[in-house]
Amino acid sequence: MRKTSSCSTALVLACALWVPAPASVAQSAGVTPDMVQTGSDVPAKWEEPHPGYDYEKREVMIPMRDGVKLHTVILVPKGAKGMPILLERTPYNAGGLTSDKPHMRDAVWSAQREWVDVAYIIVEQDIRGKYGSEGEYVMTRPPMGPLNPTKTDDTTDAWDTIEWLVKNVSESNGRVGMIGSSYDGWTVAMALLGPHPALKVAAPESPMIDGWMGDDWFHYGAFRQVNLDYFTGQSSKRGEGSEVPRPGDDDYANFLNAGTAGDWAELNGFKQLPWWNRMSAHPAYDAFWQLQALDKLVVEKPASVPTMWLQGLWDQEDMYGAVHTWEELKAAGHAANNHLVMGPWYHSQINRSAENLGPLKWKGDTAADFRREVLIPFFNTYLKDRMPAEPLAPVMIYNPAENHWDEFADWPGVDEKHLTPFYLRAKFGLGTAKPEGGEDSYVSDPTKPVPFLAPPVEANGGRRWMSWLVQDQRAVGTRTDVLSYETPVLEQAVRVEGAPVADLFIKTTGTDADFVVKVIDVYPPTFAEQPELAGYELSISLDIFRGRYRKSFAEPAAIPAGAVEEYRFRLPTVNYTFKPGHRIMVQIQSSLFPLYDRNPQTFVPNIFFAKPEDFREATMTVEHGPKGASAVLLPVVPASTAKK
Ligand code: PG9
Repeated sequence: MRKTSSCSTALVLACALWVPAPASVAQSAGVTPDMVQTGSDVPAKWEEPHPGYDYEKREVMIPMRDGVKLHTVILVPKGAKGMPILLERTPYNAGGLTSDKPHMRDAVWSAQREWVDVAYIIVEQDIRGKYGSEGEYVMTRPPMGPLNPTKTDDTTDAWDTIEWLVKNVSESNGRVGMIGSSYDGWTVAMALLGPHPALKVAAPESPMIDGWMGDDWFHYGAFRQVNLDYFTGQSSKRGEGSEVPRPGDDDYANFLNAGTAGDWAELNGFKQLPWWNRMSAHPAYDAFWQLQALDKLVVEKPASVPTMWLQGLWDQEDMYGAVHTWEELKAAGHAANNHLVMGPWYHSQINRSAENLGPLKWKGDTAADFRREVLIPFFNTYLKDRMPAEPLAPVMIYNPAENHWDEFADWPGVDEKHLTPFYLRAKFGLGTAKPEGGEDSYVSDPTKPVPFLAPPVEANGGRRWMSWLVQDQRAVGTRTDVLSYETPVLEQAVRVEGAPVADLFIKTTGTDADFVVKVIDVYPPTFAEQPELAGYELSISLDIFRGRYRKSFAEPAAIPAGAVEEYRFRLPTVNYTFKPGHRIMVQIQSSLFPLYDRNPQTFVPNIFFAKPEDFREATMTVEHGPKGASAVLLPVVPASTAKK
């Protein structure tokens, strides 16, 4: 404390000269060095002690062969010894997929909790150029080769990562399993093109395999324009970009008013996005798409890694990849180490709970039960030497009508010899007897496309997106531009196993056209078990085909106006039973909007850049013969071929 000054006469002079010292000097007497901070109070590196945590979290930058470092989060249970590693490589923020909770099962994202329960080291990695990783991002970067002149790809990045992990995570047993859905499933498939020897097992879940044929970007050449938000979300920033701003709340109106997908992209600055420029310059299945089609590439370089190819039966994003890849591998003689699984799931639902899909209710949680009883034991077999009680079936597909899993020794894909034509008949009948002739017409008007969801359509379908494939098709059945053909009420069950094929003979007044075909289970008019399903029209297999590709996917050709042309294409895989009392229906229409861009119905070189005057009404005439008997060929089997 400062004292008050008091001066005697003798000391007057001195006192007169006395000036109180500044505070700092006055204090310095008691100051010791430990009281003074010369640097920053923030340490160069803070090691959080995490008392009570049951795991250790390590964030590392793993160097790749070209020096680029990838941000990797490693969660190691405390006391772990000789544990296998579960690796997921993602463009969706490895850091965000883990949190800082004291218990490891709370710190991982929901799909990984069960893996923590069975003692796995969990590794999440940002792929090159995304979030915390260095390097440049390329959308589903093609493998090294003509489309990728660099010395790295997601095969080498997976290899380098696994090499580092087995050398540097001392708690591991040196074995790694890779898993991931959709884009992350694509990273698994890429790793299989040249797997590290420590990669012992893999599960690509709903993997994006062929973006043109039937996964995210196109289906048989029809462009999935609701994905345009994905372009900005994924490639406008290293982190997460934002969605395209909407002028209104209804995407049916937003996309219709914008014009083409190209107009929408132009308006929203997409020219700045190299991926958009590259993709929109290749609307046909040319070398750009062919050389990155992973179902073909995995066959060129088959891996011996035991692999489970998984997807949903109603996968609204990647309906094509897993099943086609498995079929290609099987055809090339690699069935022994490759398994196929199709659950009654929407996209990536394998990683969530799956007690139902829309109004369809399943027996138990088909995803959680599957993970616990099949997927984890499959990984444990190769990563922990734990032999399963029973060997895993080559193919497991849920039968949604009978509500159980079926196990198959083999699976046909498209088996032309065993397809039963269900012909489109007079008076909108459907049956196996060949019709004598006849035709039906509808007018497809590009200014009034058939909605894929009842408008108003929320951005990306909103909450209806995941279950849109199972919505009631009565919503559009009364439109004059949707033709519905149905069988009489079935007296006996009709069982189908495999891929249906649409075989349409149609003439149009235009020079280009899209055709959508749906195979529908029509429920009886009353349904006591679940009254909301009375009369329900459930699509079990649905796809769209862009008519210009009817002769060649690589080289589009105008449709000769007024000539009957054949449109033959494979529909998504089914394992289904049409029950007695139900009917089978086939619906045909020429748009599915705004999910798919509109076909102008006039042949133009590139539909992305069609002009308003190219969009014209066209009359589509569906033939029943004699110039061609339109049909949907169903893979009917007399009795289930599933293992009993
Ligand atoms: N279906 C998404 C996707 C994968 C690959 C490319 C583009 C989109 C996904 O869910 O990751």
